[in-house]
Amino acid sequence: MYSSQVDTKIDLGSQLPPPKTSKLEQWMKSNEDKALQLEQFISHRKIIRRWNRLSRFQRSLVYGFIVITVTVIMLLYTSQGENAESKNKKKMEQDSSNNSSLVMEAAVNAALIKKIVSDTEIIERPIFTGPSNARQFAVVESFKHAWKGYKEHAWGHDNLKPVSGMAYDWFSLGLTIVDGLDTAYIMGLNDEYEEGKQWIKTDLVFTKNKDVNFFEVTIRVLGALLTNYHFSQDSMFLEKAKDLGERLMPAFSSPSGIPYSDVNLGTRSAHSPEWSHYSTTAEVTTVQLEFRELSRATENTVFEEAAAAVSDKIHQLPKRNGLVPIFINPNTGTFLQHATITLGARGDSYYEYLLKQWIQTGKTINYLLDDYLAAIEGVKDYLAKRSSPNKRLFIGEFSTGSETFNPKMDHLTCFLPGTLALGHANGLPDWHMILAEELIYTCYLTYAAHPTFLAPEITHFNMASATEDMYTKAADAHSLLRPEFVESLWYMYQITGNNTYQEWGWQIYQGLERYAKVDNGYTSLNNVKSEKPIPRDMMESFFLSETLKYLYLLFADDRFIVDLSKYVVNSEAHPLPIHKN
Ligand code: DMJ
Repeated sequence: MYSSQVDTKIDLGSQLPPPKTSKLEQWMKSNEDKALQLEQFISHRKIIRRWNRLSRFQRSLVYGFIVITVTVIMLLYTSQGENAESKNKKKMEQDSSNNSSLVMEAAVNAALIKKIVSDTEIIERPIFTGPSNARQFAVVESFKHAWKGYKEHAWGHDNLKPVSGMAYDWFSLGLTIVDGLDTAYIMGLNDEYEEGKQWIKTDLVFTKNKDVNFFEVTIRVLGALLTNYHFSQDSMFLEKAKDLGERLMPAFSSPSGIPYSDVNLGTRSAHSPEWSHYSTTAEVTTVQLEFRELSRATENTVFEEAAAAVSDKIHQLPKRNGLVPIFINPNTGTFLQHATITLGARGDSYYEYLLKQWIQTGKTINYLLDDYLAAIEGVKDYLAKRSSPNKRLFIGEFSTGSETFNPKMDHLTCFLPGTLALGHANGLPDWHMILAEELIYTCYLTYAAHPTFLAPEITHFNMASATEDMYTKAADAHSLLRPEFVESLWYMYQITGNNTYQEWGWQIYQGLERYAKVDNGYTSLNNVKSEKPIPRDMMESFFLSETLKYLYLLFADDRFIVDLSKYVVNSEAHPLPIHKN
């Protein structure tokens, strides 16, 4: 299969490393340091010469003055220290009793941070101490701006339309509050966190007679509730998660056990969408982290069993070099054979969750790793190609109907470098990391190619003689301010420590501030190719949940504040604990 493509297989030997700090910058820095040292040395010599010219009496006067001053300072310091200590103590007692400071809460509860989740496993709660540098402070301000606009104009609705100042509902589940809450927690934004938590406690209900998308609600709402439960240990979050999980379970009631795409949470019934008998492959395979965590937290195995059976069933199905078509029939449990194969829309997180489930379960489920390795091999051999003239590596799509390769890449595909790097950090082959480094550079170019420094939804590549490697069609030039590229930057930064990824992230952040920021929040844009893009008037919940969270984590001085050896981060950027099995 794919025989016509074999001659263009990628050569991973010629990868393009990300640029480093220039020699000129290094030279300037070292010369500045030398000049400073010289100045300090000269002024020390002058003081010593003056001291030697003083008489014995003058020197005794100076000694006496120093002794008296030091004694007075010490006395003052001791009494102030006592005052400050007693003030701090009072503040801590106050804070812990009204639960008003996240950072303080973490300190007071230091003894309680370990929760025994089973006889054999101890899971630690993380402690977040807020922003540590100017870039992180800037991202926190962006989050506050987005939250404020949403609060004023769309509180309790799914999304804010920040230009018109209107609300938009998709599932009527207060998506922006629920999805964005753990970002507020991680940033140490106490007021925003408390008001969001209060809304969830009193207003988030799952009883409405309304169809919702099973996958979206699982990754955004169930995932967020479980993360907030894990962070805060507030049982309210777990109760909500359990209620929601039970109402989502009918999705698995198809003849094959492959979930239906739509669920009515109020009537507890599920079905395929009106327009198709099929479910999306990425959707049915991107709920397992959340359902497993729900089982572990509630000690009720039904959720994990239903979701794991889906992975198991898909493992049994025939694939094309480890790659899967993007539609699957929940009645027959088989793939739609002529569907596209892609790591973009509808295919992406199938690959992501193979690796992440393997990590979540302490690397104990071998078939998940086998399927992941086979899939990445398939990506390398059949979907990874080079463009012309500069041989940029990209991941294209394969149309199984016409058996043709399509040189186009969704922005969604830019999750892949992060996932590859995560796999490499967990012992997978070196060439996975080489692929990650090359691909993230291409993703960077999809931003850098435009005056807005923002990437389009889809990028097309030239493979035969051309002047430009990539181009954007008018219909694909919009931006929803998606997270996948900054997500990968964070993985690459945490895993390699290479500051270039932070610099790239800062360039993207500035593009967002310049072109997407409006009075009431941040808006998606119609055309990243234009210096004056028209706003599409929508602030997606993943902008708060993912884009801003990943930027904040990317700019941290301590790159392990969400430590990838302890957490597996779901497809909507909600961190969940890694288990032993
Ligand atoms: C998010 O809702 C999730 O990351 C999902 O898996 C795919 N894409 C959007 C953001 O782009």
